[in-house]
Amino acid sequence: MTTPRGALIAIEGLDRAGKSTQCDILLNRLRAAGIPAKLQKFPDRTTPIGHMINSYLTTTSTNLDDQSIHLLFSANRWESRDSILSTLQAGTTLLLDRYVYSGIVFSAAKPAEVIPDPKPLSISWCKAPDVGLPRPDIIIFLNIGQEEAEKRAGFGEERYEKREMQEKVRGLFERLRGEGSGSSTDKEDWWVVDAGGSIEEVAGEVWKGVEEGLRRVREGSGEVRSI
Ligand code: ADP
Ligand code: FDM
Ligand code: MG
Repeated sequence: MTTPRGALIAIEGLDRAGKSTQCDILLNRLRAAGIPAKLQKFPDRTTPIGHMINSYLTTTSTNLDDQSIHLLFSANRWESRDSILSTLQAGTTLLLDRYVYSGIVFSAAKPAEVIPDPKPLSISWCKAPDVGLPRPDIIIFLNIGQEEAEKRAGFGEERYEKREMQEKVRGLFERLRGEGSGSSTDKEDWWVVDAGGSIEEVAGEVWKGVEEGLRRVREGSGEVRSI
């Protein structure tokens, strides 16, 4: 008998929604339940492309136009494609701390800085480079109000950690969840969790999303779908 494949579970949300906290809890909980699991964070800052992304996010001296950095974030996912698929095929469930969806909304939320083309990047342009990547079985979206997020540890120094940007990101995530475009953003992929409760309360709700993701894999064809 072949090993059933693992589930691909993306955790998304605004900065400080609790994604990394919940990913750590989930990883332990899955393993404690006897489900082999791994965690991968995007951007993956450990690769050569990841070094460029890190330098862009953490220094003002690295200047890249909005299109180039968008494509680097996407390339940083493409370079993990084979390992994502082989992890799943080996029967290991893979948690992603951010994925394609952060990629789309953060780029589309950027204020247009490039002259002489001052238009923001469109959602459809931002989606295109990720088409063909492995599609999550479920996207768990940690939903938190700006006010609650601001009560948590403050912004760091990174490029996108600005209130105005976060507000645009919030609106674009909502749009993405509602679109059900027939490709990467089908509505049924999204599992929205109120992330404003205690860490334990949120973990309980997140776990329900994971159970749903695992169920979808059990009842599915075994194929990993593509975005
Ligand atoms: P993200 O990865 O989404 O940016 P983190 O998991 O790093 O968020 O959490 C941001 C901060 O908020 C951390 O200091 C973390 O300890 C705290 N935190 C996370 N979840 C909660 C929660 N449910 N209630 C209160 N504080 C939280
Ligand atoms: N981010 C993250 C993007 O702009 N595009 C992407 O494709 C991804 C995965 O990078 F501001 C942004 C979101 C955030 C920053 O993320 C770094 P972490 O989770 O803080 O490392
Ligand atoms: Mg985090």
